[in-house]
Amino acid sequence: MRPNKTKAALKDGQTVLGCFIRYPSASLVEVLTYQAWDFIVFDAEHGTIQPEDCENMVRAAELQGVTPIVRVTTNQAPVILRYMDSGAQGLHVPWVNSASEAEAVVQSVKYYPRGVRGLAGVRAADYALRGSFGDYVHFANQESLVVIHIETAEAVEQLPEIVKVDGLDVIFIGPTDLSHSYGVPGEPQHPTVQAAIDRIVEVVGKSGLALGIMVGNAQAAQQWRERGARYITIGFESVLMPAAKAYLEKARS
Ligand code: 3PY
Ligand code: MG
Repeated sequence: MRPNKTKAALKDGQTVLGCFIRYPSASLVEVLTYQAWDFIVFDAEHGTIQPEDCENMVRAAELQGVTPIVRVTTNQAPVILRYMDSGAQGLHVPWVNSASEAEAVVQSVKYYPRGVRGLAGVRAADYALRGSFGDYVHFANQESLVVIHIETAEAVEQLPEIVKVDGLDVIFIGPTDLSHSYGVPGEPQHPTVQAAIDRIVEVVGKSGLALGIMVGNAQAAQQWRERGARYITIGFESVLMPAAKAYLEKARS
């Protein structure tokens, strides 16, 4: 496992920019790393990425020193373990609705003394071929980035307790699932959802944790920077489609 440049930048008060991809392609990751992304999130929740794909995608991200992060399907220790064992330097966990669920995330990601992550000579541990296991455990606990999604009404209510859990790094807003949870599916701009998002911004702002968000374009990224978000992501499609559209319009004109 390598030093986590994205975590270091966040600790230093900087803003980091990442791209979400849902396709199981190490080649796509490799191509993306030729732009200056701080990190790439491999989306195994809303994509078809399996642990073996994730491992190859992590290798590709490491080639240019971009931080590899994975969004897992669910908050379960055996699932989190298989993705983290690939060498991913951080993870997103969706649907974290209470302090006890946030505590379970940290327990799954961290080794002794903070957590109970299963220990073995996997890729994350350089196959136990370099240094001591003890050093690896300490390093992995220090470097792993923990991002939890707040994306239900219940989670918003529980957020003041959730942010107190030791070991969290980023609280990530999930506007789409929030719209669903508040009964206006697909309408993240609805005033009820926006009020919930305002509340998340307020609670996270006082907590010392970084605020994370998914945006649709650069203008929204700038607006979110002004609102205090420091961990900003965009979907691969949101980057690709405007560029393809602009090219086709101009080439045909
Ligand atoms: C959501 O909007 O629900 C998300 O999970 C964003 O990544
Ligand atoms: Mg979501």
